[in-house]
Amino acid sequence: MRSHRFSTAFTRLAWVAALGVGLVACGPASSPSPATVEDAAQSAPATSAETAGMVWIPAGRFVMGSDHPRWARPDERPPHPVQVDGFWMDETEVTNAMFRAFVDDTGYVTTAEIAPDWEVLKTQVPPGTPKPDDALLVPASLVFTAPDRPVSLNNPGAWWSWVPGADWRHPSGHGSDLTGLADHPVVHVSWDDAQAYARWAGKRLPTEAEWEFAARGGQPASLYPWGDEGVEEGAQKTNAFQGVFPHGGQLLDGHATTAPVRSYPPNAYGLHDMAGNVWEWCQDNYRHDTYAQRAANGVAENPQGPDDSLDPAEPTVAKRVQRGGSFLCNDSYCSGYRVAARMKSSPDTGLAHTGFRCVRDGEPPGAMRQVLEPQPDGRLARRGRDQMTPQGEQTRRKNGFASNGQLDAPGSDLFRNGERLER
Ligand SMILES: [Ca+2]
Ligand SMILES: [Ca+2]
Repeated sequence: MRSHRFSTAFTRLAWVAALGVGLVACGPASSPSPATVEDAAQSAPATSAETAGMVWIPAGRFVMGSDHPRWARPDERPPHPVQVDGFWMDETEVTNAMFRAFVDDTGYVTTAEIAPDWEVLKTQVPPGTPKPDDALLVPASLVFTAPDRPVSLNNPGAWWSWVPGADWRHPSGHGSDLTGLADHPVVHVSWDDAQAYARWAGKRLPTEAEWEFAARGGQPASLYPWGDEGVEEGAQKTNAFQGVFPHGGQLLDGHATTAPVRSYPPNAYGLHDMAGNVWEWCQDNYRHDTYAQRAANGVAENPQGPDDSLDPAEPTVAKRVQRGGSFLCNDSYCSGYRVAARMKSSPDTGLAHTGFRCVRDGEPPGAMRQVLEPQPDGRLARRGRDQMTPQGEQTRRKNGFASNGQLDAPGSDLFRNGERLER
């Protein structure tokens, strides 16, 4: 099994630990922003402007997690029934152009642009921990650097480098910039950064349940957003890592790092890159045993994640969930592009393969509106509660609604191993 390789995600904290500082948490309190990000109004129903670039994910019930004999890792077990309300979801990962609009508007400074503060760190590490060299306590982030020879897959430090100056504007560090990358996903963003963007945009991060439900695209029993065909079979379906990870990349998909969003076909809901390209932050705290706890309580309705975090591999580090895999995933290493695959990292970690997308609550497209028409007697009368434009009707059908507003998408039913279960 590969789980042992994948169980230890590499985090900003882990790197600081490698410097001799120990595992520390430098989350929101130590990551100040010079600008206050105001919450945008969460008004409902959402207008077409507010949902531009988003698709409606209809409410449904599904089996979350996996017990796949080959692929499922312990934290994906047991599969359990989950119900989610409908929501809007960004069609793509948040791009550099989108994130730039946020920063230009707010002056927000990301976690990676702030030097680790030793005065803060030393209060969180064991007494006597030596202070790292000042040259290392600088704004920096973790960048993938392919080793020139095979390395142990248990040591992410062999392919991640702490690169001063690396941040969302400088994906490879000093001297790099965003030329030609406007439509690539933003990277080097921490969970805190993603939260700040979401608040500014009037959106929020998806729950882990929403993310998985959306990724399944109405094919609840499938391994991947596109179905069951293997990543390396047939047509190229995602920006992943080809070759022998991490030293033997073959670049068959043409993208050594990020790819422009929409480079690959969307899933059935119209969502691009739910597999691969960059990992995507979710709202939830990560616990390895979330599913085991949840499965004991019947159908989980709109689960928001556990109240606290526990990763047995790093029990002192609180973590948030990430989903979907990245350009560094392949079947020999993480297979993170499976719809059920879970990942986690500390909220102050933003690596070169980590981004996010947002969701928002609201009404479905072509939402039912009361239409009043003048009647012969001069009064206004309701024409029909479910009156919709032909375009609205078409969109709703595309999203799995019958004309009566009821779901007819397969995602509204429970499936296991391809068989429909009783509700
Ligand atoms: Ca690639
Ligand atoms: Ca992705």
